[in-house]
Amino acid sequence: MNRQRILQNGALSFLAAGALLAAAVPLFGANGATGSIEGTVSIKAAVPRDEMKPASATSPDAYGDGAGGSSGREEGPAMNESEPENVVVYVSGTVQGGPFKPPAVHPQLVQFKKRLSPHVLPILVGTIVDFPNKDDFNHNIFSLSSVKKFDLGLYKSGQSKSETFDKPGQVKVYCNIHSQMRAIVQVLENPFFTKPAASGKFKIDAVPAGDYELVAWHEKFPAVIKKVTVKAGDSLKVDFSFE
Ligand SMILES: [Cu+2]
Repeated sequence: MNRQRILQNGALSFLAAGALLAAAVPLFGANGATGSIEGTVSIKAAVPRDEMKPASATSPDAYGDGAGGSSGREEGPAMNESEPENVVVYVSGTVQGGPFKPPAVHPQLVQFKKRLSPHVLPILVGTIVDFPNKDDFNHNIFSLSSVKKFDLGLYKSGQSKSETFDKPGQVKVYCNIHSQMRAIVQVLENPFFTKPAASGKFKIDAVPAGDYELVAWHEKFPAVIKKVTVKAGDSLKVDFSFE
């Protein structure tokens, strides 16, 4: 009975008429047809840790003078950069429907316990990132990356400064005082990106139908790239593994 009534609905009877998934396309509008991409990222290889060691008086790095490095070693949890949350899964290149608007609410790179978090921040090109200092002491955040060179200067607890990331690419962010403070801003050309959950699971919604290169990026590995076809109304399953 119920089924009978549902079939009287125009859209559903259209589907029932034997049309395949393609029938769903007109429901989204010819230019607004989207699908989703989901899967799991696993990190099977050991992640080299050398780059993340805090600098000390005996082993200063290129971005800090080592001051505060030894005390930094005693504070805060050790960074585990092998976690899937430090991976970015993104659709590479141009996607129809753009240009896409950066979010009105600014993502943050927070200075807290002599850490910058999140360690990896993917954003859409044009996005403004806020850099609040939530420690009780000063920090001086900067980057020497060619994609975005900047220096926020020294500022104290409770203050925040902002920076606009207007070119796509990778921006490594540091603190001039605490060389163990490091983050990477991934500036991406379209908003179809995500970071996996701790379980490795990820999902990217509302991707316009089309052929793409889907990239899984982790700072310590070569990027893993897969050719994918997103179909309207469909959920594509793609798994990545860093080995
Ligand atoms: Cu600092």
